[in-house]
Amino acid sequence: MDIIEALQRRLQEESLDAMLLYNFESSNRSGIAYVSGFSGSFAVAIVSHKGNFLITDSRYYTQAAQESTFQLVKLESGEKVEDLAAEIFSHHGMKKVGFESDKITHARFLSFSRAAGDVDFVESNSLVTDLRAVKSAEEIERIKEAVRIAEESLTETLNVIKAGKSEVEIAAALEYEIRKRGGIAAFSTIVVSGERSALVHGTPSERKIREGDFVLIDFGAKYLEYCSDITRTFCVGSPGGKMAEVYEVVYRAQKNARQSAQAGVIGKDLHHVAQSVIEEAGYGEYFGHGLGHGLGMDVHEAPGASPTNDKPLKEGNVITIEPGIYIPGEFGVRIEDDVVIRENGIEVLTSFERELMVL
Ligand SMILES: [Mn+2]
Repeated sequence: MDIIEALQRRLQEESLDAMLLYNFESSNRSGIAYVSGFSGSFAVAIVSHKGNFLITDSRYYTQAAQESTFQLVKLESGEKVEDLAAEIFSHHGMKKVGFESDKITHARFLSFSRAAGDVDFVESNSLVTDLRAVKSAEEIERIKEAVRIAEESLTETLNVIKAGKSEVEIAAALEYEIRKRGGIAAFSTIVVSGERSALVHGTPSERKIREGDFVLIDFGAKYLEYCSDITRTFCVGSPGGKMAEVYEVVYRAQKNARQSAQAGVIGKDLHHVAQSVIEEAGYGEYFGHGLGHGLGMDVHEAPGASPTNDKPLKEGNVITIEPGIYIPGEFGVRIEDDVVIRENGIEVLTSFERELMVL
């Protein structure tokens, strides 16, 4: 079943006449791209049984016609997108319209409400989100390609990860390798070293790598709209103190979580598999984030393998598994893989070495 059919079925179940999707300067680019195929930075999409419409401005008339089968509605200069949407609602008798309150500003919502005075807007945040969480075979192929580009790029960058190189230099080299392979960085590459590796989402700095440092690299490639997200922690020279021990704990937590993941497992229970390994080793206070998150057109999407997800994971979900231990002022370790949830386990998409690599 294609995405539009599935969405239209959901509209029927929810007794909605239409669904309104909104993307202002890339605020919800992936949502519109997923539903309509249009990948530009600005559009309003309306999905209904009466037809599917895409409103965008003159920057995108040609591109929208190429990328999407939706009926193009041209927003001319001086016109308001809310007025064009209201015309579509009224022309087709759409009275009850779903919208995503988590994807639109309050001001813009009020503006749509004023323009379409007799439309009853219904908060419908899960419709598209739930569809996106379960990946088709084609989507998984694209994520695999994004993983392949990322892993090849990381392999190529290994010879830059050495004493004397700065975090910024390593990040730049890695992103260049991704570019050369036709991808783009899925998000701003994280390279943090030494005591900075304890900064969970630190920004690369001019700090130069020293012998005995951990170098934590969290990055991804985006290819044909789909993302990979991988973290590896390397040691430049021999690991000192408790570095190897901590790495081993994270490695075991990550492995146990991978072995426990399958359809039907509750998101937070999977998190607790990794958390309990880290707690039993005495590092519980140093693992503060969720074990993983959904991955697709966005780097972070549903479902989460986190303490806040009470729902079971489903066949076809793609999630990350990424426990970590971060000791402030000392060092941090994280290992992150991308996996597909299957009925009896997982399909691991990432294959880069997980054991501690000493460079
Ligand atoms: Mn991640």
